[in-house]
Amino acid sequence: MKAFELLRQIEEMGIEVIAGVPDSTLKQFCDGLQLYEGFRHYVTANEGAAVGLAVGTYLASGKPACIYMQNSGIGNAVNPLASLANGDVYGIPMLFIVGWRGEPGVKDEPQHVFQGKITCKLFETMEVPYAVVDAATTEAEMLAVLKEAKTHLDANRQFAMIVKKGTFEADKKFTWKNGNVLVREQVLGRLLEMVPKEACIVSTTGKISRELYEQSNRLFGNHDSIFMTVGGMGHASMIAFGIAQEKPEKKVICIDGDGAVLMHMGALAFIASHAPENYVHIVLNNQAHESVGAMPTDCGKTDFAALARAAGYAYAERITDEAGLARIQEGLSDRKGPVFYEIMVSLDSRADLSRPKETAKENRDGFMGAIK
Ligand SMILES: Cc1ncc(C[n+]2csc(CCOP(=O)(O)OP(=O)(O)O)c2C)c(N)n1
Repeated sequence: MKAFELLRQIEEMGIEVIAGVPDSTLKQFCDGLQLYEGFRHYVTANEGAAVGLAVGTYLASGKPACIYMQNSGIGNAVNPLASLANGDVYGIPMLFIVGWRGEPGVKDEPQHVFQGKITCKLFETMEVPYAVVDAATTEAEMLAVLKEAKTHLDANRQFAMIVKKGTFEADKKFTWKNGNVLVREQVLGRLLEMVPKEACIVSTTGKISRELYEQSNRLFGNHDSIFMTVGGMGHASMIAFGIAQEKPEKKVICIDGDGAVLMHMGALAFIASHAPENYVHIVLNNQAHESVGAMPTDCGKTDFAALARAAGYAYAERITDEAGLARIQEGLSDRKGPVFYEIMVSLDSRADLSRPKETAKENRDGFMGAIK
């Protein structure tokens, strides 16, 4: 089914606002959303924030909003959904469109397996009725699903559409450029060359970890000093903080994405307040969720270095070119932390980027052995 067709059907339900966080399973839907003109569309900092926005939309307009997300984001949405939107509290209607990674029986990455297994059960537990759709779902069947959804929304309940891989066809590919010149993968290679030998790295969810994995294997023949935050988007900086506190003699470097920092931005204030001297926070800012299709974050004007400075990091700098990259050497060695570098990067990435070959537990053990 064409994404535009679904969007047209949603518009006909009387929905005017769509908000969410992009997902690779929903890539064609997300591309369609960027080009379709029938909605006010927002990319929120996390999935719970989209629920909040939907609550406000309903309170002010009496119209439900639609929220889209990857199933990894259900956890972020549970709190406002269970404690606020549920019928035992305010009874706020909203339509969820959820990309189903880790569907049982379909091979996927380790971080998606358990979340995929419990996806339907989570909606059952939250008493949100749902329908599963896939590539075989016809337009008429989709219409019937939305008709069912509408009966729930009209009764001030929520409804979820759980979307299997390959459900939507692209209408037109959405592409944009951010004007930045540094290329993320090359920057990661440069950073690895500068990182002191005894330091360790915690890298964020998505292609940043995959590129670091490849670059580290290329340069050093292993990736043991890197902990890849393959799931739990937005939590890499707190994982790095936990390590930094346990290993004060070691430089701990968090390599983050702008979308991930936005997701749980309170970590910046927390890290700055606790001021670990051995902490280096590097954010690769491409103003987008590049790993899942490059949808803009909707917060493209944010100056992360200024934010870190205001939060109280000991040093913060925005870097836009090669000359700036060389200055990071000081932060990785002598500068007292917590230090923060925001590196502006383009939206380029390789189509043939590989994924970790080891199991997650093997990588955990390798990392724990390396930092012992
Ligand atoms: C809670 C949650 N929501 C959504 C996703 C899907 N997801 C994986 S990577 C990613 C984008 C990360 O963006 P950013 O941190 O800016 O890094 P970039 O991909 O741009 O390098 C998203 C949205 C996820 N893994 N977890």
